[in-house]
Amino acid sequence: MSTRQEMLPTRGGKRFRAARRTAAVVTAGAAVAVGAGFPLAAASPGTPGTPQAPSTIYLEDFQNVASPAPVLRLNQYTGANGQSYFADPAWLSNCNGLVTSFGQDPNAPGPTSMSDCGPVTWNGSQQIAYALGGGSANPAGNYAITAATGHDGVAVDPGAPKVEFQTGFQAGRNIALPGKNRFLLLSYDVAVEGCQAAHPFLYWNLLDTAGTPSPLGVQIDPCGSPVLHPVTVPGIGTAPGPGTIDVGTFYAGATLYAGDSAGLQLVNNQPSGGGNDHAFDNVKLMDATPQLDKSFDLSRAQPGQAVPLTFTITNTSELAAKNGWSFTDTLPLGLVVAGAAGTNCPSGVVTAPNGSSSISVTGNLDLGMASCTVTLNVTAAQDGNYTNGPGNITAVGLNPPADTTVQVVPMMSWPVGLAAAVLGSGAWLLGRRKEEVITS
Ligand SMILES: [Ca+2]
Ligand SMILES: [Ca+2]
Repeated sequence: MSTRQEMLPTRGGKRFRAARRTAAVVTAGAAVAVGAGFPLAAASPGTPGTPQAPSTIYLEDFQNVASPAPVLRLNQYTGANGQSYFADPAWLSNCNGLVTSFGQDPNAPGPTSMSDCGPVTWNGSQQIAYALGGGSANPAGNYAITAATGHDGVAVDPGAPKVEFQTGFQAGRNIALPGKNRFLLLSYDVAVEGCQAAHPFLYWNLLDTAGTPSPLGVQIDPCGSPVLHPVTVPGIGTAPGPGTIDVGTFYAGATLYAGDSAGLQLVNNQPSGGGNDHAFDNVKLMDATPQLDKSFDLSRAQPGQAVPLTFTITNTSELAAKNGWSFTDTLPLGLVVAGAAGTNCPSGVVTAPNGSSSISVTGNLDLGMASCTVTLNVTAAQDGNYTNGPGNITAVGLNPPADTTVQVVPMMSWPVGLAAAVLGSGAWLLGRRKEEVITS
């Protein structure tokens, strides 16, 4: 542990605003600069090409606080859903890991209570919690996890990499997911100050039931990010005001995750306590799995006729990259591939041999991409109704499609107008001749 004079509590009225902005750090798959929170919605088939919102799996807003006193540490807090949390000791000591609000006692931590924080840094922590409540009806009542890496104006190095936030990871306590092989996306609100000194370096891991981490997105540096906006905060206790603190919503992922439950772990890779002053709130894990739709482009065809079949892979509305999805469509008995397939999906590979009943596809959706398609022709030698539905699909990282049906019948059985319409203007004579046959 090293100590040095903390920068922030000694600066003036605008002291909270980042004094120096660095280059944007928003990168593909890590921090998608889109608007704040997604509406709750579940993806469903039927809107190929039109992204639907990702669905929320888990949300922690740190508001499940029974009383403003005593001030809790993260590991003493239980979420409204019963979720417990912990962190490395460095992030549960000094003015770190506090469940903080502006509305709490400005003198709360003192010699007899939380003596490793102290009012100078505590009051600054209250302001940063207020900033994260900016825009709400009661920002003073907003609780957030604050991390000032210091106490009473003195910086304390946490070391790195250290876990700053973690859900319980034992089997049965992980967050239940809608299923296996989902694309997971996380958003969280971050307030940051002291960006003239050391920056927080934040990254997320998903934890399996054994506690083994796998990356969810990549490391971000919130300082200087274009998603930040200043929020005016009032003074409190030893902390003067009004000043401004920068706040933004950041994203991690999307990542294709094999398991059906996951823990969440936030790691800070900044070892310094000089700066590294931040807080976070509204940790939201989302299912951002793309939707697979499929459609026969003819509802009716003759035996042996080529019927176009289109698969559409539609991203969710945040349009994060979705890399590594795959599916296999086992065509209904009697329906086979007729000709070569095409796709505009990035890194798309289609395995669908001519005459085969199996269509296998792997591919990606790039950052910002709403959808991509796979097209090929199929055909049936025999009459029948051929329904291709979710039961024909095995998919990884895709929501299943709805049914699509093609009716294969000889031309003689078609309604006259439909036959003519399908054959098109160049076949009018043929259509009319059949009409004469049928009606004579
Ligand atoms: Ca909150
Ligand atoms: Ca600090």
